[in-house]
Amino acid sequence: MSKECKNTILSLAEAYKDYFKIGAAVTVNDLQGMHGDLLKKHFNSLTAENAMKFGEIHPEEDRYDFEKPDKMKEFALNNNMKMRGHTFVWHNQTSNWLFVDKDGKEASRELVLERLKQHVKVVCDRYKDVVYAWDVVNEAIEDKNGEQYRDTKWRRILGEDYIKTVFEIVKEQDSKAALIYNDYNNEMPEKLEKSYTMLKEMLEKGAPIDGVGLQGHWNIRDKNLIENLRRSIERYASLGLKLQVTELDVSMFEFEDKRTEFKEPTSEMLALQELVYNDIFSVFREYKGLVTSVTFWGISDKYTWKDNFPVYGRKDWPMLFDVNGQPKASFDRVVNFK
Ligand code: HAH
Repeated sequence: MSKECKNTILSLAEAYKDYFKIGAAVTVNDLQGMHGDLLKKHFNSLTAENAMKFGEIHPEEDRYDFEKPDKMKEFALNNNMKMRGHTFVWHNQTSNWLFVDKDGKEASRELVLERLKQHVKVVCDRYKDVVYAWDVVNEAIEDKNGEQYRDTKWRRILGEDYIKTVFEIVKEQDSKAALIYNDYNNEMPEKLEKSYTMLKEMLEKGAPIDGVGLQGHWNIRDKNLIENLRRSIERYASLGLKLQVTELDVSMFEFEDKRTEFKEPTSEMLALQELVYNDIFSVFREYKGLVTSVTFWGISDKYTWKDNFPVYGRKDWPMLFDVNGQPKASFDRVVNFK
């Protein structure tokens, strides 16, 4: 039976209540108006798109900015939602003061660790009642051939085993939430192997890692996506890890496709997108129990980071709801399953 009755649109979160959480990345403006209504109806998990990144929530050593995350937490609590915490250790959008000592020199390992511990304690104390998963480390694996790890200030200063150390620091402050290693393209064969090796090594050394975040910045033309997705879920699961899809969007453009002439999505694009959404959600459902949440990196096509990445100012249409907040054919595919 179709789950869409008369003109009543089904709720995504409701349709998936026996499978996994359905999340969206938000800005504070999304908590009102059209996006606010969509959030209340279709989602039961929120991620701050930017507001909880180190550089935003802790811009200066003696100053935190809790205004936006507090509003998100209040919205989540009022609407029976949980949150994902994004993110503690990343090479982008991180405050530079963290890596500099009082003499203007590069901070020592001890100083950076002390600052990180303090930061994690403050953020966990404030948000752990609503946060069910933290992206503890984001994007630590190198894309280029040959290299295993991305060369970052974190790694240079904290040393080789920093990923384990960071997970231990977060575990000490929040023993309940799922602690996640998050990355992009980590379902693609090469990066999958590098990530698998890293995670295996860290787990063997005792790092408290609960799961892998597949960011899920995908597109409508990747012929290998479904096969890669299945393989990666099984490979990570073989380490005893859970999976969360943390930043899902299905772009109309492959990464290399820099065309800018489209004012709206073509019917071919929309048809391909429908198929991709159909197929990925059927894989997610197949791995129910292993996949514990699926978060979109946005709410509707009205605004998404893809409008500025990888081509600044080029409109994209990667979401399940169109620019007016109306459900697309892709939405029907995701919500109507047997
Ligand atoms: C993600 N990176 C980040 O995790 C998220 O915090 C940000 O808001 C958007 C996307 C994706 C990414 C990138 O930053 C650089 C190259 C490829 C993909």
